[in-house]
Amino acid sequence: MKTIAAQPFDYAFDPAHTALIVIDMQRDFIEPGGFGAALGNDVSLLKKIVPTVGRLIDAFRAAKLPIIHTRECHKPDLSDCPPAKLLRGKPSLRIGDPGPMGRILVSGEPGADIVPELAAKPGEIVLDKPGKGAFYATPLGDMLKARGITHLVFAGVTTEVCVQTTMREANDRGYDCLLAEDATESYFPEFKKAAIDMIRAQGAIVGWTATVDQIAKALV
Ligand code: TIU
Repeated sequence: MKTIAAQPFDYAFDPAHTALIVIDMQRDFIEPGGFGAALGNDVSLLKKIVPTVGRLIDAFRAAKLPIIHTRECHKPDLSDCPPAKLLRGKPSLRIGDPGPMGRILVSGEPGADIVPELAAKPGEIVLDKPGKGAFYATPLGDMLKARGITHLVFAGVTTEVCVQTTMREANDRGYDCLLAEDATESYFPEFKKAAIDMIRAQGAIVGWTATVDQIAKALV
C-alpha cells in the first residue's frame, strides 16, 4: 500500500488496483466556440489547468497505471440525448448545432475531441458518455471490475458538474475516490471551492482531495 498526503486525511491505495479518470478535457469545454462557451461561460479559466492535468497523466504513465479519458458527447442522430438535455436553457448553440468546431457535443466532431495536449496514448481508454456521470449508460463499471480497480483518482472539468457527478457515482459503487484539486476546474471558482469542500467534508463523505504534486510523489 502507498499513501498520499490528502485531505481530510491520508489516502491509502494499492497502485495495482488504482486508475486515473480524466473527465471531459475536450475542446467543446475548453476552447472558444464550443458547448461551454455556448452556455455563456468564460472558457479561459479551464484552459489554464491543461499543463497540470498533463503532469498528472504523465505521473500515471510513468507508473504504468491505467488511464481512462472520458468525453461527453452524443451520437450524430442524438438518439442518446434526452430532450430535457437538448432543450434545456437558452444556449447560443444547442447540442447537435453546427459551430466553429463542428456539431456541438457530437462524437467524431473536432469539438468533442480531447484537447491535443492531453490526447490519449495507445493503450489508454477513451470512453464516450452521454451524461454528466461516466458510469451512466457506459461500460465503465465493467471495465474497472475486469481490471480489479478499487481506487480512482479524478481530474478534469468541470468540478461541480461532470467530475463531481462521476465521483458520486463511483463512491456509491464502492470505489475510494481522490480528486486532484489543481487538475480540475469550474467556470465558477466559488463552485469549484464548494465542490471540493463538500466532497471531503464529513470524513471524506464522497472522497479525498490532494494536489498533483502530492499524488505524483506517491506514485514514484
Ligand atoms: N456546463 C458544465 O459545467 N459542464 C458540462 O456541461 N459538462 C461537464 O462538466 N463535462
